Amino acid sequence: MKIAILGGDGFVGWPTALHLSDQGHDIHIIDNLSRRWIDTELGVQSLTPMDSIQERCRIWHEETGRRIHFHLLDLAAEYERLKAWLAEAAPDAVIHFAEQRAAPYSMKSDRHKVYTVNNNVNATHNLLTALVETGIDAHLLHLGTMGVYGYSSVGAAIPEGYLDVGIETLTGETARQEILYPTRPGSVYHMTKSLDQILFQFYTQNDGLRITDLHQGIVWGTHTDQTRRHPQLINRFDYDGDYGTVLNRFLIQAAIGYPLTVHGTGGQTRAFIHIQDSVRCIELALSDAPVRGERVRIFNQMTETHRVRDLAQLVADKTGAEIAYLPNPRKEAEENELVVRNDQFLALGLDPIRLEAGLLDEIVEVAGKFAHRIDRKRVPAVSAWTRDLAAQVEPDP
Ligand code: USQ
Repeated sequence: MKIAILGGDGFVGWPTALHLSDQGHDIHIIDNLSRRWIDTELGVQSLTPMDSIQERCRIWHEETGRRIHFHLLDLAAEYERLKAWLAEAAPDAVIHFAEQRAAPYSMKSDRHKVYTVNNNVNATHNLLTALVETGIDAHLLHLGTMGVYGYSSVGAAIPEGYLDVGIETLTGETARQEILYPTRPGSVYHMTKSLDQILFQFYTQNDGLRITDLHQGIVWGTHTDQTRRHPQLINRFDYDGDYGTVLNRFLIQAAIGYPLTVHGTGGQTRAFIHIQDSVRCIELALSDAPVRGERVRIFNQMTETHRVRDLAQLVADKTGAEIAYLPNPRKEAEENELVVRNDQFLALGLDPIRLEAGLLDEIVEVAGKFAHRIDRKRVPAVSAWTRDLAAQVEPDP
């Protein structure tokens, strides 16, 4: 297949591009390199040294003989160029990762809120309307988030996107209806992914677009089979307070002797997935495209749930690191239960990689190897959800 990967220079986009290229697909990365600009804005860098996207693609070609094409294009700002590219390239599938993906970054200031909404919502809408206008019947796969549901399963497992509800009619009978699971985003970033869901619903119903929305949990790990093939194919690894995700952060904190930064009681339960499973899920979802006229297909792309303090304890037991319980800069439930259904990926053949202490060795090793690149001042999470919470955040525990 000819596949466009929008946001293919990012943390999940890059390993996905390699994985699908390895399987023989013709890969075109479209990216505005905004993630690299944000590193510059924040004054941080990936723990792992990353080459330019052009250099990464050159190395991949040298290693495998396969080409990955790169196109510098801003989806949210360059609608006409996007439309022209789609019309000419006519991809069979479009994978859409091209959104600002960090909740803390989206809550840093009003400017960051505005940027995240403009970028994410326009990128998605530009893509949808360009697909309609060009008449390209590509399967659109979008990387959404588990965060659209909120993080409480109120005693029943969170279903895959839709909820079957009974509504009492005027005559006292019960009418049944399948509705999108009510959204309860916990940050401006998560809110944009909730808005995306409505855009998808509209364009499938109005124009028959074929869309799969992947509600992904928190990704951990860094390498995939393909990124291991050459040191210059290495994936990015974020550790800073805005972009670093919780388990990867705990691992680098342990590596540099920094207390593990648990927010609040650490009673937050979240859904997780290893990066290798993440790229495998995308491959599986690609192989099972919806037909025209079908409603948006929604998969929960996660393999297990964990409580934040249990993850901290696991890392502490393994490495001897201390745990620091800090005031939580986020507005979120202190404790929650979370049970999630993921039957569809299991039925398609996903064999989940479970979190075990042994699997953490590889990340500990990466963290140790590149520890000299870490700026300790960038480790604390200082982006607070409200002014009141900002007053409690300590810059350095
Ligand atoms: N947390 C800590 N200490 C830290 C960092 C985080 O206790 O040093 C806590 C947070 O307060 C939160 C939980 O860990 O309760 C998860 O935080 P996170 O930064 O690992 O994940 P999150 O902000 O939810 O976002 C990440 C990705 C996002 C993706 C989302 C999936 O950045 O792109 O959509 O995970 S999910 O969480 O399932 O919505």
